[in-house]
Parts: sequence; C-alpha cells; structure tokens
Amino acid sequence: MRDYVRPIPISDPADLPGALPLAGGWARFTHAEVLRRGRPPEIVAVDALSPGLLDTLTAPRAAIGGIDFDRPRLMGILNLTPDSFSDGGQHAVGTEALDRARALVSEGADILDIGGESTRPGAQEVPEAEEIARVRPVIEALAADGPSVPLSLDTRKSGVARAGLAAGADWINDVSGLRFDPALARVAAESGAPLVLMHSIGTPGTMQAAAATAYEDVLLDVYDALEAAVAVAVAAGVPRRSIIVDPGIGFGKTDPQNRALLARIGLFHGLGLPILLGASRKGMIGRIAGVADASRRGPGSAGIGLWAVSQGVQILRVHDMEMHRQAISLWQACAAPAP
Ligand code: HH2
Repeated sequence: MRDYVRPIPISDPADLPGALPLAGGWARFTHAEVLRRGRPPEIVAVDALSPGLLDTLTAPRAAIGGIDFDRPRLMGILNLTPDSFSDGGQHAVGTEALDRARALVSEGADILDIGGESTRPGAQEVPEAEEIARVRPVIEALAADGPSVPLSLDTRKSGVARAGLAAGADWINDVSGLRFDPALARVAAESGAPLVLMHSIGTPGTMQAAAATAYEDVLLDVYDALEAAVAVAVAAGVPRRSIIVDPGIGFGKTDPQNRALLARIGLFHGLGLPILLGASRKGMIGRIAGVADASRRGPGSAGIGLWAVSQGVQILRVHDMEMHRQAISLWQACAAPAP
C-alpha cells in the first residue's frame, strides 16, 4: 500500500533543531504525517524520510515565467464573463477590464488570470469563438499597454489557448487538468507557456452532483489525479518545471471535502511543484461564515489565504487583492520579525 507523506509546516520563529525548509520557502518542518488509505495517520520525524523524498519536499521550487517562490504570490482574477458567480458582468467591457487589471496590479497582483468562460457549478459551456472574442481584445490591450505582469489565460480549450497565447498571454490555467481537451497539453508544450493543472471532476454542469460519491479518500484521490495529470503533461512535452498544481476547491467537492483538502493542502508539496489555491469568494465561505453575497466574502477568503500561506502554498488566486496583500504582508511580518 502506498504511503503519502505530508510535511507538517511550522511558521514559528523558534530555532527548532533539525527543522528543514519546506519547498525552499518561508515555512519549515521537523515532522511529517504519513497517510495511508484506510489507516490512521502516523507522525514521523524528518530523519525517517528517504533522501529522495526529502529533496523533493525541501528543494526551492523553480521560478516560473519570471515569478519566483521565495514569498507568497497573488494571482488577480479578471473575469470577462457575463455570468461569473462573484463578479459576473462587472468587467466584461473593454476599458473597464483594463482599468480593473491595472487596479489589481497596483494593489499587489503578481499575475493576472483572465477568463472568458464561467466554470461555476451549473455553468454552461461557452462556444470557442465566443470565448476567444471575450478574451482576445483584452489580452492584446494588456500585452501592448498593460502592467508588466504575466497574463494567465483561464481556459479548458486548446483553440482558445492558442489564440490567447498569440495575442500575448503568458500562462495557461486549465481547471479541467487536461481532461476537457487533451490537445491543450501540446499547445503548452509547443509554446513553452507555464501550465496550471487544476483538479476537477465531470463538467461544471455535473460536478457537484457527482461529488458525494466521487472519492474513496478525497485528499489522496486528488493527489493521485494531479500526479497523473502532471504525467500526461510531461509526456506531451511540457517541462515539469513549468507546471503548477491546484486541488480545485469547489470543483466537484462538498464542503467537508473542501475542508479535508484545505486542512492537509501541504500534502501536495510532495509533487515537487508550486501549489496554487483558488478559494476566493467561493460558496463554502458563504456557508461557513454566513455571507450570502459573494462580493462580501473577501475577509473569509483572506482567512483561507493565510491558512494556505502557513502551509507553504505559493500562489493564491484572489478577487480582493488589497485585502490579501495586506493580510499576507502582516502575516509575514509577524512570522519573520526583523532581528
Ligand atoms: N476557480 C475558478 C476559476 N478558475 N482556476 C484555478 N486554477 N483554480 C481555481 O480554484 C479556479 C480557477 C472559479 O472562480 P471564478 O473565476 O471567480 O468564477 P467563475 O468560474 O464563475 O468565472
């Protein structure tokens, strides 16, 4: 039976004997939790782990497209959709979208994520030509005259990715983890674009109904699925060092399943790649914190964001940029006080 090893991150300033850096970043670990299907977790000290695994868990993650991971990074969401769950229709018009992009970067965005198809639960697929028509003008304008941060294109479709990259997009963000359109891997390979592989099941239309029965152990199943998606991308020619993984909060997961993933999100450091988390304004925050209006879920989103940073997660995909930038900068100032 396979062992899954989760480093137990520490953000305390104490000089703990034997503590190792987690993914070369701001958190450290002295112990790990060994998880096995159907068995209780076992806690082991780092010296019980194999040298190869320790290398994977401790090595600094390679910089991707000019972004290094010695500090937490923020990806600002720019939805060019009339129907996104939290900000639908607000930024769909050209100049408004550009203003919003500039505001996100001035408030702290390291990367912009541009999307022309809502993937909220129940959303309908957008035809490729329409998705291209939504994203291309904004990408062209941002590439020509926008803030100088990488532009990520949130799409499941190889045709949209190809058009977006030609217009000036830098990264591809695929919420289907290469399940929707396997040709997307070749587009990433040929262009050299960094590729975010997110875990999801089914389609936005079917995923929530499937969640209840989809997993034997949600954490370990999502880990296996992301590992397999990374292998598919690498086999298609995408360099491993340009892949980012994301457990896909809310994509075919119930609230208890989302919480199981968030609680032990550090397990994904075992893949040896940067981790991205997109929990911003999602339904779970509304249900747990009692906030029906998605646009008012910034504080709950930042709460999850700080938890993720404490677990060594490298990139947060967020709507409320200023709130996250402030929260993270103060978290860091407390965790690593000036000498
Ligand atoms: N979530 C959404 C869209 N894209 N990409 C990644 N990598 N991770 C995520 O969690 C993720 C994502 C859904 O959120 P949003 O863009 O705000 O809404 P919508 O899909 O309705 O446009």
